[in-house]
Amino acid sequence: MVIVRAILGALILFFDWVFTPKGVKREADAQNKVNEQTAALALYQYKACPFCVKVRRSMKRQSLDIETRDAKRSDASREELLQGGGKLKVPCLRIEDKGEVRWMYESKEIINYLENRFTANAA
Ligand SMILES: N[C@@H](CCC(=O)N[C@@H](CS)C(=O)NCC(=O)O)C(=O)O
Repeated sequence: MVIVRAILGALILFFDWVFTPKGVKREADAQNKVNEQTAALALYQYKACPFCVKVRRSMKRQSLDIETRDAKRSDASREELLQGGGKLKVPCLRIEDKGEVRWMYESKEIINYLENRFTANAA
């Protein structure tokens, strides 16, 4: 089972690398504004998790520079996710807004949130 999972993970990463989506191009000012907003976001994820790959590809398509935190390899990130979000499940988007922190689970919900918030800002 471990070997099957490792092979599947490698395949997922390979195809993600081969078919990396192109990022949207914004005017410099617009991209700077988006970068200011994405600085308050962090994605807790595993490298080869298919749901995380889906979210990362969406970020790439929208040229969103969101910090990714590996909840498998980093004990500190795993602990932050457990303490803050309440469960060890990825992907999870940490959203900081005016001092308040929200933890959003579910890849579909995260992708919808990012599209609704940032697609309109694309040039
Ligand atoms: N429906 C969820 C599924 C997420 C999911 O199953 N994530 C797995 C990793 S691929 C997970 O976090 N499992 C718990 C664990 O590995 O501890 C989504 O679309 O985000």
